[in-house]
Amino acid sequence: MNEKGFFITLEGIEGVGKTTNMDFVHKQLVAAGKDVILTREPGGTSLGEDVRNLLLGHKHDGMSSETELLLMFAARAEHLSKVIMPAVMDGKVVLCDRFTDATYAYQGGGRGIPTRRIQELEQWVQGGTRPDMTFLLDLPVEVGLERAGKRSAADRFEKEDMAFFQRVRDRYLQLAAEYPQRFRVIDASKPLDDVQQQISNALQEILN
Ligand code: T5A
Repeated sequence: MNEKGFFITLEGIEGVGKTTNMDFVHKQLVAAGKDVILTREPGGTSLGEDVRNLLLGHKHDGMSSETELLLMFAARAEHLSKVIMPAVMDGKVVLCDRFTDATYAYQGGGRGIPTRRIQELEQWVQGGTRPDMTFLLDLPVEVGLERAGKRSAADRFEKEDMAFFQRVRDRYLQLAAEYPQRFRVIDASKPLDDVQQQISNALQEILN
């Protein structure tokens, strides 16, 4: 993205600490004088939050992978046009908990939808819009699921098995290797202070 603002995303499997570290990144950016919008996917708009409930709740257990993929992009189309693009065009920093890398990881890696199908939707919905920087918080699947399990009841994705999340993690790492200029891989298995030091170091690159 080369508009006036900046678009940062946080990614990773369940329980890696995205929500915890959104707050940390937000504070660092604000302290550096940035005007920051915090948002998330699926969600980020009124329509998107309704779609999130459809996707994460159990009312539609067994929904087809294609339906899931299209709902992700439907919510994303609304999010981009109503929140992300206006903020970036206005010179703001958009900090988003998950974005299209999650689609490649979960619907592509996890569910097995072909990459080219996701690329077609990405091109249609986003055109050339991509995050400027992506933090991939990475840790072993067992550790992430244990942390997530302690926190809340399992949503529709958290009911999946270890093999599913291993495929998701593998796809994330593959994306990070493919786009090293955009991704910063953070070892999220470390204590929180250490994780935040790694994030802070990477953030300095853009703040400088
Ligand atoms: N999805 C999303 C798709 O399938 N396709 C898509 O395109 C998109 C956009 C969204 C779901 O939707 C799927 C992926 C997801 O399954 P979500 O709520 O956004 O769900 O994501 P979750 O991963 O479920 O969010 P979680 O809240 O479970 O995980 P977080 O935010 O990564 O973890 P967090 O910060 O809540 O931390 C978990 C626990 O660990 C502790 C925290 O205090 C907390 O208790 N913790 C640490 N403990 C020790 N050491 C550290 N370093 C710690 N960091 C945090």
